[in-house]
Amino acid sequence: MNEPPSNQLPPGQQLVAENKWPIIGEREPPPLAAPFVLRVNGLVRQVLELDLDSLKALGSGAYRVDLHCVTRWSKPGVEFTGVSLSKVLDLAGCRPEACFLSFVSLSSTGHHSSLPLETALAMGCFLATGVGGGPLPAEHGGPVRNIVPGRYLYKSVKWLGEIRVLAEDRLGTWEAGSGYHNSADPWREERYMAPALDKRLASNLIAGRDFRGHDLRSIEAAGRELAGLRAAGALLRDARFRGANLEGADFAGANLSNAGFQNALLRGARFQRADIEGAAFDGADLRGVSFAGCSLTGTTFVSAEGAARIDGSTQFTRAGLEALTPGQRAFVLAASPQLE
Ligand SMILES: Nc1nc2c(c(=O)[nH]1)N[C@H]1C(S)=C(S)[C@@H](COP(=O)(O)O)O[C@H]1N2
Ligand SMILES: [Mo]
Repeated sequence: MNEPPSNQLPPGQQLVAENKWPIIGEREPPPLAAPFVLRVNGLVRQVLELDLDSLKALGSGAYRVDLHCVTRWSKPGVEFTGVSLSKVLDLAGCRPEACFLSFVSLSSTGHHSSLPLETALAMGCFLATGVGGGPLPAEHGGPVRNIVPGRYLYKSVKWLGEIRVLAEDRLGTWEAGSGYHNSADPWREERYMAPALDKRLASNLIAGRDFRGHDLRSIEAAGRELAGLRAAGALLRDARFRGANLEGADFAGANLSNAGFQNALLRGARFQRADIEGAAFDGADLRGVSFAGCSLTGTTFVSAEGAARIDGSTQFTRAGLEALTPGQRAFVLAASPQLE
């Protein structure tokens, strides 16, 4: 595969501030009851249980990696130290039937993600123990996290505790439960798999303007007449509302991550406590809109395509603004100087 130039961002991504690394997904490290051990098992000749010193004794290396989160922020050139996955697998010895790896977290949910064995080796996966000259902080997956260069960051499991070597794929937690794309290539924008939405149900709900309690991920509602839509608490990740009329719509508490509202009419709409990470509002009319309590990690208000209409009647909270990328924050503050 041709590697894209490293000075370029994958499509739909924007840079985070240089000193920032957002925390996404599980935030709390698991309580480590016993000293750390990494288990390597499944289709191996030798099951391994490596403590931190024996892992590092396999040979620590330096890695420079561009991180790309599916919620549209990128952090290029992060300097890690760690042990290459291939060294660990060489020690365990994969059996000929081995085709997939499942990376399992020590977190209380047992969070996991998977990769084809061949991809993991080709991408140069490694087990990170350090970053920026210090140990890997617990909130970013320390003591040990796998890092998968060249894939969205959801493939990089925090608090790694186990690598299972398998013949068949075992879909990861986000991939199986939330429709995250299993191959996760940011250069191809492999973010989500669109779920099979019942078209009749979707068009009935659009006609009735009531989405409450529904899973409508990736719903196509571009240009639709949806003023006064009731969508509090709805699951609308990756929904397409480009150019729709959504005046006065209620999205309180809805999951709208990566939803597209480009050029939509949203006057007076409510987004309190909604998840709008990675959502796009470029060109949308946002006068009278409330974004109180929303995390704005990866949210876009201005792009080459257009600028949102924001004024003193558009409400933000400080923590939300803090999470914006520098370019987006500067745009919002210029439109609404009283927020400064
Ligand atoms: N154990 C665990 N690992 C995880 C997750 C999680 O929820 N639990 N979330 C994934 C997702 S979706 C992302 S984007 C990255 C976020 O890593 P960060 O918090 O260090 O930025 O971790 C990935 N690894
Ligand atoms: Mo993510």
